[in-house]
Amino acid sequence: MSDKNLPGAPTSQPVSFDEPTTPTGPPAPKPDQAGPANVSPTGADYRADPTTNAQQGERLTSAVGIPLRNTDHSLTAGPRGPILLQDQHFREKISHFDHERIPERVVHARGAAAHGVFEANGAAEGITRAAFLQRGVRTPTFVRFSTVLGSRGSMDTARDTRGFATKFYTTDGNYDLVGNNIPVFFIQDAIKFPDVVHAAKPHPDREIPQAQSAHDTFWDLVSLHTEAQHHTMWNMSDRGIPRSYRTMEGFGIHTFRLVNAAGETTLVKFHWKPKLGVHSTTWEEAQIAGGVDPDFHRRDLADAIEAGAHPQWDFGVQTFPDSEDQTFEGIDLLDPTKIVPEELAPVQIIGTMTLNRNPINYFAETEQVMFNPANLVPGIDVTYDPLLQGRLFSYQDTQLTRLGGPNFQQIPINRPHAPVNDMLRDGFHQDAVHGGVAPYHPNSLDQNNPLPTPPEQGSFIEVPQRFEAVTDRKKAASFDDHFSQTALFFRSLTPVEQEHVINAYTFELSRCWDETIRARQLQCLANVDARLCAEVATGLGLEAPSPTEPATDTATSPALSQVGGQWPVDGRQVGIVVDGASDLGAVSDLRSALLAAGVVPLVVAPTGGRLGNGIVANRTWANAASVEFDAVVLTTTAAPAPDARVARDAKAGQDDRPGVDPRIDKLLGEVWRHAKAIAALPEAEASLRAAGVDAGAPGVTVGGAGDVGTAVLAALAKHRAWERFPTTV
Ligand code: HDE
Repeated sequence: MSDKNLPGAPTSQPVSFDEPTTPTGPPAPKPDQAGPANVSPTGADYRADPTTNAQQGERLTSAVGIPLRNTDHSLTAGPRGPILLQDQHFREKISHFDHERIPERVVHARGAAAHGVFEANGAAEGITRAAFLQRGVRTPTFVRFSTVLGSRGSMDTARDTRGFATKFYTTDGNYDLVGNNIPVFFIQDAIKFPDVVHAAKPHPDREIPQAQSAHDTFWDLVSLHTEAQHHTMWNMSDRGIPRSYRTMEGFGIHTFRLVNAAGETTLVKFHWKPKLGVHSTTWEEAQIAGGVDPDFHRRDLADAIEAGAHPQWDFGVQTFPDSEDQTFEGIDLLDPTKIVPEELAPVQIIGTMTLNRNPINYFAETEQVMFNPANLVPGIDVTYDPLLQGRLFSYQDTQLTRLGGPNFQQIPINRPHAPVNDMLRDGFHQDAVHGGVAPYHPNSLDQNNPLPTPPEQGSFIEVPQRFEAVTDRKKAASFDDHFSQTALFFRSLTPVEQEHVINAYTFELSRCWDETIRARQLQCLANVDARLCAEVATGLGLEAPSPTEPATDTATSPALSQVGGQWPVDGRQVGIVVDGASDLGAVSDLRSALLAAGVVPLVVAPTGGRLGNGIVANRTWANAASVEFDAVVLTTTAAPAPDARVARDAKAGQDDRPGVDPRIDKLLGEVWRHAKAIAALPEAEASLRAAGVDAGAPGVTVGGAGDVGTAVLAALAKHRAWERFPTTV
């Protein structure tokens, strides 16, 4: 982590209104359009890299390369007359603009992505012949994270499932693992997908609410279609409001079939384990972030990568014998609403992925990337999970309208890094100029090219399966249990996590106006856990019903809880509150200690600019938001600014504690409630107390710069001081 990467470094640019007439390379923007020296909030200078310039030459041209003399004025009949139809540059410019948008994804519309590399450790060599899973093989990847329900401009921190889609550009072609951050799904059969999405999306009459499940149609469907209860419980848990894409697990959900060189098969479930641990926001934080920074997760991912804090995930498999009945310990492996607890089938790590490069163009890469669970490479095959089977059709199909025709694989981000020699021809947006006269097989005119590859030379093989079945529209009895794993999840959470689940159900159901829906969902909760049901019922002012399917099991799966443990602190952000009275030497020492640990210190001063010793104010007391800090250090009494012009952002009429500026009072109050680390230099202790922070509470430290730095790093490693609020946060 270097100083250069810190946001907010002030810059000065001479202002001139003269347009340059002699181009120099790389082409300069007009001076009055010049940005700061650093065009990225983290300080990276994109202009130093000419490949990132939108312009590709010195002179402006039309789309067909004709040099243009002017792009600021249309061709008119006299300076005040109408625009002439012959103005080709005008028509081309406006018409292209008119068609700049493509349809957003029908689900997972909002996303952020990054390039990376996957390195296999060889542990899977015995169970798969997939080339990219052999020891030491490094494979480029592109990962897109997403929310499911919101449209492209919605907020990142909505309570929702997150997509975790990975494209591996392997030597055998593209392999797409299109997963989520929740290991189960709402439905067991793909034919229900339009139903669940229609119910979860905004109401069709007013198109509200945006990006959330707290509404009647969602709870109507999931309470009727009770196989959705397990996934819904995960959504209501902290997993529904992740702290960062970097701190999410990923799951392939379905059971897949691996095939080794001898043709032997093993059933597996795929897992991504973040090296930074699994962490979430609190509900209040998620809501604040949705307002003050709707791009919270997108910004976090891009900033971390740009600053060199490259996020990593271990890739692992749970393995199961490919038995006749495809069950494990009584769990139907083809049912995507079930997990196999990690205590029963440990996750074995088979490689590690590092995300190390941000996309340089959102539309070209993040928007135009397409994923498809049917993109499988030799060594990986599907099972007959009825959800997966439907997905094998849907993803290819949806791109036809989203990306405008059948040639979307030719878009640069989708192109495999392996040679392509298909016999697909023509269609909208065909980029290739195919030679030869015989795109058919067999042929004699092109010497029968291209030739199929025999299986022993590495072609993809669908594993042969025997069937003896009667066609019907019904599912297996082994898919019928909808509550026991929902209860297992709830039981496995710590008290503070359970409290969050209770609060989430209570809030969401309180936003359902139809009482029959609330009552029906309470009936589902009664089948999960009596206390959960009773507490939610109390919050709603309804009677708690008795269970219709009482839960009798008492087993837990500790791997389902995300509380406990110590994690790396890379890329975490600490706010350091300063003003003119702060000991700048101590501030400097603290910054250095945090930077050395890979943590981003952000100085929060009454105004922008530089402090006396040259340290840059990264945030002001007015624009700092508690949600962007994982910890806050107070180095001053933060007395209300005496200068009325500086203090004008302080909200008039706010419950003002004596002696503490209301903006800092609010900041500390939120950080305290969100169970984050708080520290103060001795001279600021009284102000901590005045802001309602208990200086003796867990996660709170008062001391010199050195002690505070050590304590903050230790507290960050634990993510939150949940002990501060033994029952509720
Ligand atoms: Fe998707 N899903 N899905 N889904 N899904 C799409 O494909 C679909 C399901 C997932 O960043 C769409 O290209 C059906 C499970 C992710 O581009 C669409 C069913 C899981 C993404 C589609 C499912 C996912 C999508 C929309 C039920 C986790 C975003 C645009 C059978 C394992 C990928 C697109 C990206 C996107 C269909 C269920 C994950 C419409 C029919 C289960 C991460 O094709």
